Parts: sequence; C-alpha cells; structure tokens
Amino acid sequence: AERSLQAAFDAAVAADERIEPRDWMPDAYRSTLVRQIAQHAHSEIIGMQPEANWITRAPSLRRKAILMAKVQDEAGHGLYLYGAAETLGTGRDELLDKLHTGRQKYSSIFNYPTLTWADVGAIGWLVDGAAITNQVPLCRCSYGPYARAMVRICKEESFHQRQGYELLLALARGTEAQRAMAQDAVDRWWWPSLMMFGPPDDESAHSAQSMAWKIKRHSNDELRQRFVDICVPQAEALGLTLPDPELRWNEERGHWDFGAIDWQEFREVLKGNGPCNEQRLNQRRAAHENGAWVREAAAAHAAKQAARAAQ
Ligand code: FAQ
Repeated sequence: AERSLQAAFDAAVAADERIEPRDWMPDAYRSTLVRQIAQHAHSEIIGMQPEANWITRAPSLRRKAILMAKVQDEAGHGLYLYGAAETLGTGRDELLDKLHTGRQKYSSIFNYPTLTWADVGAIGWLVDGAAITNQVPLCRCSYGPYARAMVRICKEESFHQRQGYELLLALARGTEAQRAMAQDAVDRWWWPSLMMFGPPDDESAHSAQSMAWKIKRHSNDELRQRFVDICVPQAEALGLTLPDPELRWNEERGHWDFGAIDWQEFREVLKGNGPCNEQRLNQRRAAHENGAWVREAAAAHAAKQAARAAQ
C-alpha cells in the first residue's frame, strides 16, 4: 500500500498537481515543508522589528501611515504561514517554541540594524525585492496551502517594494545629506540582501530534493542572479550606486557579473553572531511572554463557549 501511495504522490508532483493536507505524502516532504514554512513565518514576524524601530520617528504622517501598514502586513504574512504549517500537523505553539529556543531559523537579513530613516527605504527596495524574487516561484509550489498563501503575500510584497523604492527616490533627489544617507543605506543592505537567497548551489543541502519535489522551482544562485539583474538598472534610475566594483554586464551570459559574497559573514550570522541576533530573539521572547495573558484569556473564552454549547 505504501508503494502505491508513493507512486500516486510522485505522479501528482510530476503532473504539476497540488498536494493537499489530507493527501498522503512522504515524511521527509512534510518535514521539509514544515522547516521552510516555519523559517519563512518566523522571518515575517522577526522582520517586523527592524522597521518598527522607525515608526515613531517617521518624517511625516504619510510616511508613518505607510510604514505602519507595511509592518502590519508582515504580521499578517506570519499568520498565513503559521496557518499553512498547521495544515501539516504542526502547531503554532510548537513552532514558536522552536524559534524562541534557537532550534529553528529565521532569515539572516533581519540580524542587521536599521541605523537611519533611509534604511526603511533600502529594506523595502532590496529586502522586499529579494523576497519577491524568491517568492513568486513559490506560488507554484507543489504544496497547495503554501502556494496559495504566497499569492496574496507576493501582492503585498510588491507594494512594500515600491514604497521602499519611492522613499529612496525622494531621498536621492533631496538635499546632499539626504542623498548620502540613501547611498549609505544601500551600501549596508546590498550584500546581506544577496545572502537572503541562501548558500551557493554547490553548498545548498536541500536544493536538489526540494526542486525534485517542486517545492523550490529555481536554485538559490539562479534567483540571486535574477535579483542582481533587476537591481542594476533600478539603482541607475535612482542615481545610486551598488557597492560592488566588479559589477559588469556580461554579453556572453546575458547577465550582470558580480563580486564574491562574504560567505564567512553569512555563516557567522546563521550561528547567532550577527550584529542583532541576540536583540531580535530577546525582543521576540519578551513579546511572547507579554502576550501570555491574551492567549490565556482567549483559551478561557473558548472553553466557556464550548461548555455553553455542550449544555
Ligand atoms: N537565512 O539548503 P539550503 C521576508 C539555511 S523574506 C537563514 O539552500 P533551502 C519578507 C537553510 O534554512 C525572508 N538561514 O536551504 C519580509 C538551511 O538550514 P537548515 C524569508 C538560511 O531551504 C521582508 C541551510 O541554510 N523568506 O521575510 C538562509 O533549500 C521585509 C542550507 O540552505 C523565506 O523564508 C538565510 N538567508 O533554501 C519580511 C522564503 N538561507 O534548515 C519583513 C522561503 C539558507 O537545514 C520585512 N524559503 N538558510 O537548518 C526559501 O525559499 C528557502 O528556504 C531558502 C533556503 C531559499 C531561503
């Protein structure tokens, strides 16, 4: 029976059909999805911190309203993603516990500080830009609930990316000090954004299997190259430079060549040694503890409702 279930699963993946929660799936497929979706969900809620840092200091009411909407969207993305993970049989409390005890990861990018207002623009342009490049193919992921969550998330990420670009454009066209602030933010966020796509293909432990299962549709390096190709003309339109002297159009490849990424830095950030790892996790744990009364009240309310319904 196991063999025919496996054959049905393989056939569904080969035919580009969606795997749904009640379908049989290999254990390793399930655990790979839980790992990736949980890491993605954790990234969304930890990713609220660097930008929320600027809400009280936004330079105008308009900018503040936009930034609040964006940070709220990220909380929503976290909820859709934790919901998608729940369809695989893993509870949110279990996933949050793994985040809080360092047993599950979140994206390396959120371990860098937001030092100036221009960082809000650079995050929107580069970090959300990288996120979209990575996530648009995930709308065709073989697991139905994850793929469907990605459709809405990508629409919202596009708005986030454009607000970042527009913010940077305003600064780049502003005073000399504003332009310098924008350039400094781009200088600091460029390389970490390239690391968001994960290790190079020949060091990517999960890529081959995830691509065979059609969870991933493109390799880490392919998507990274796509992102560089998109950003170079956009930087030019902004009048800002990307901090890589080796960026060069390669006629033969039809792509931009770029310089070497500091993978040692990436590994250090993953090990917990980035500039803000400790701060991000501490703040997350504190938020969870401070929210305990809300969870308790909701559980008490649900128990009361259930008791009333049973009468
Ligand atoms: N950071 O074998 P691979 C956002 C880990 S966007 C930390 O290549 P895989 C939006 C990887 O987990 C950011 N860890 O892994 C937003 C694995 O470790 P493990 C979130 C990383 O899964 C914007 C090991 O390295 N987006 O939040 C990173 O096949 C602004 C080996 O790597 C997603 O999560 C990294 N950068 O490919 C929010 C997208 N890269 O688990 C707020 C969905 C790799 O064995 C503000 N995820 N690792 O211990 C994916 O597409 C994939 O998981 C990849 C990695 C491409 C990230």
